[in-house]
Amino acid sequence: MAIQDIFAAVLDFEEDKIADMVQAEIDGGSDLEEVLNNGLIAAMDEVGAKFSAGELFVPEMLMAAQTMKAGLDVLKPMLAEGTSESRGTIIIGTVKGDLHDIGKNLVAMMLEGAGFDVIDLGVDVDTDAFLAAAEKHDADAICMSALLTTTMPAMESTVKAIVEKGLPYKAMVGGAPVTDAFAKKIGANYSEDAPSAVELARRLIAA
Ligand code: B1M
Repeated sequence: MAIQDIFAAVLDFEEDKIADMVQAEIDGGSDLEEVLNNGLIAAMDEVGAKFSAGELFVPEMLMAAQTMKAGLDVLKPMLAEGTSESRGTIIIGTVKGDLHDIGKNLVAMMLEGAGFDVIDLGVDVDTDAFLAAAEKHDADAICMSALLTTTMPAMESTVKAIVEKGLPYKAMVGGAPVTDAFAKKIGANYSEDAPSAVELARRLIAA
């Protein structure tokens, strides 16, 4: 078995086999990040490319996502293994109109692993829900994920509301179509992937 087989299993929607495959790969000594990046995440990129090329469609994209999630569940305890001391509280969610949650879940797991208390609001989260949760949990930051170019403006609405109401929360944004330039334009803080979201949170919340 190799990481390439995990990549192939996601593309073949082998939801019932993937957990054992990922576990076997880790037990065999493979690096967790390699399994994640070169197996599971790379496969989702390939799924996206095939979707763009009209070679597969939404139902297949969903089956691949479910397979990826089953594999990610095996890695979750390892990703979330970390310090027990809280470094701060972060509200996380995928923005209004957007149902993609795999990357957001990954960011949440790694933030938890790094010692942050993470309140995950799920998907399709609007500005009011972000702000209400941040107030309720006395949060340090609001972390927003978007995978669609059409839902990126929802991030700006939340950042605007934070600024207009003079609220103390740091705004973190990310997701495949989001860029540093976009984040700067809307007054938010950008990170490219889950590990860099942890670095960003450390920087912002220590500041
Ligand atoms: Co959708 N989808 N999808 N989809 N989907 C994309 C995003 C797309 C790029 C595919 C394509 O065309 N090539 C395209 C968007 C085009 C665009 O807007 N530019 C697209 C489309 C068009 C759609 C629909 C509109 C399709 C339709 O219905 N016609 C529809 C929209 C539904 C909606 O949301 N309202 C749709 C639906 C779906 C499914 C439901 C079938 C499924 C999602 C299932 C789920 O998430 N539970 C799905 C999937 C699986 C994908 C692709 C194939 C994979 C996404 C993924 O999970 N990647 C995706 C193609 C692609 O991205 N290559 C695609 C793996 C994940 C680990 O990566 O989420 O990028 P990612 O997260 C990364 C970073 O971005 C970052 O960290 C993670 C890595 O460490 N990150 C953050 C994420 N959030 C962060 C927050 C941060 C920091 C970093 O805060 C600080």
